[in-house]
Formats: sequence, C-alpha cells, structure tokens
Amino acid sequence: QIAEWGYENNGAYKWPIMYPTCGDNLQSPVNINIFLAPTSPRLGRLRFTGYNTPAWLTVKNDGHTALVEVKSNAYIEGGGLHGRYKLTQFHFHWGSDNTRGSEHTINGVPARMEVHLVHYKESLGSFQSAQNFPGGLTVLGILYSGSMTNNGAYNDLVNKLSLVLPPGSTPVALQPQALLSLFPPLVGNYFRYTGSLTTPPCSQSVIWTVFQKTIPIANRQLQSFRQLFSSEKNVMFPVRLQNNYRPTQPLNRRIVESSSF
Ligand code: SG7
Ligand code: ZN
Repeated sequence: QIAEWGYENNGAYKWPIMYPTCGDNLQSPVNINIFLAPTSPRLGRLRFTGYNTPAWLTVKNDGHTALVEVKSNAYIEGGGLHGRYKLTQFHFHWGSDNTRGSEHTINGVPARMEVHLVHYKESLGSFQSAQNFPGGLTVLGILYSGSMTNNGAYNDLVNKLSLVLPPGSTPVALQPQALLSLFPPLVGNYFRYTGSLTTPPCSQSVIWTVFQKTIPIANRQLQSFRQLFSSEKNVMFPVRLQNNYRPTQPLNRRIVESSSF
C-alpha cells in the first residue's frame, strides 16, 4: 500500500523518495532576507480584476489544508507577470502555536499563518495543464500577525470551519465576499522569486509573490483552524491538522527581488 504524503513525523523530508521533484533545486518555500532583496524596476504594481466585488466561495477540508474554492472570475496581471492569471483557490498553512505556521519566513522568522492564492495562466487553459509549465502558476502569499480583536472579515470563514472538521467533508458555501476585504495587503509591496508547489508533486512551475504587509488575526480565530482534522491517522486516533507547513528550502542560485512603486 502506498502511504500518502503528509506533514507528521518530519513528513516533508520523506517527500523526495516518492516525488523526486521535491528534491530538486528550485523549491519553495524559502526564507526572505529583506535586506538582501534588490529592488527590480520590472516589478510594478499588480493589477486585480474581480477582487473588489463579492466572490462565490466554498470551503472544504482536503486533509492537508482548509481549501476555499473560488467560483467567480478573478484575475491578476502586471507586476512583472506575462499574461493574465486566473484565481482558482486559496488555502492556509498554520502552526500548533503562534511561533510557527507560515511556509515563507521573513529574515528567518516564521509567522503564525500564511494564505496562498493559487492562480494559473489563463492562456494554458486549465490549472491541470498549467502546473507543468515554468511560470504556468503564480501564487500570492500573505502572512498573518496577531491581533487582540477578531478580524471581522474572517468571521464567516472561521465559523464555517466547524462544519468541515473531518478531512474530505463536503464543501460548504461562504457568504459572497470581496477578496480584497480578506486580503488587504495585496495592493502593497511584495517580494518575488521563482519556485515550486510547497506540497507533492512540488512542480517547479510557480512564480511566487510574497507580500510585505501582514493580515491581523485573533488567536481564537486561529484556534478554529487548529481544530480541523488531518487525513493522516495514527493507528488509533484522528490527528489535528496543525503545522501543515513545509520547512524553508535552499535558495541555491535564486535571488528574491523586491517590488518598486
Ligand atoms: C494545498 O497546497 C492545496 C493543494 C495545493 C497545495 O495542499 O491547496 O491544492 C489542491 C487542489 O490539491 O496543490 C496543486 C495544488 O495547487 C500546493 O499549493 S501551494 O504551493 O500553494 N502551497
Ligand atoms: Zn500553500
């Protein structure tokens, strides 16, 4: 029987055995040293279409993350990207406590959660075909920071997580919501590098954009993510889905650049 990939028991270190690309040299996530990131004149503002009007969203627990599928049309272009990219889903990586959880780290420091907005190049037709082309995918990453008060934009999502606690549960509709209300840092400065999916098969097809500003989130809201169950099982007990982040990977010859506007 083929064991499924996961995060438990240093899971990420075993991925290259079954998924050789995970051992390749353009992998994600990475640490971003903001003092070493040169500003690139190529990296102007990203342009967003359909991010400001209410989007149809559903949330599910896929066993590895809380996955929000986007049923409305939302696109990005500009910001050094070639062509237009369509948003298909966003999902989260979080920790068991506030000292860890994000995949990217800034100056060596992890954040408590990170969201990934997954886009594929529209001209390649579908996510499936785009994921095998260099630059076929572009993922926007935003980190979260602590807050004493609830982030109201997340109330509906957080409440509905309680309806998808088991892995593989049916998707639940969210109230239609403007994406920019969930992700205000999207309009700001960002870092850019070339990398991969952070889960198997670790395809090296992703142009990564990580934003400088964070999104505030209250501890009790984060706790709702930590209540979900993982698709990984110990012999007898279901395990909570926590620390579903991959450790940072070597940059090798890559340079993380900074936007300029
Ligand atoms: C999460 O991260 C899911 C995956 C995603 C993976 O496990 O969101 O999504 C699906 C549909 O399985 O994998 C192929 C893909 O998008 C990796 O995405 S990430 O690099 O942005 N973390
Ligand atoms: Zn991700």
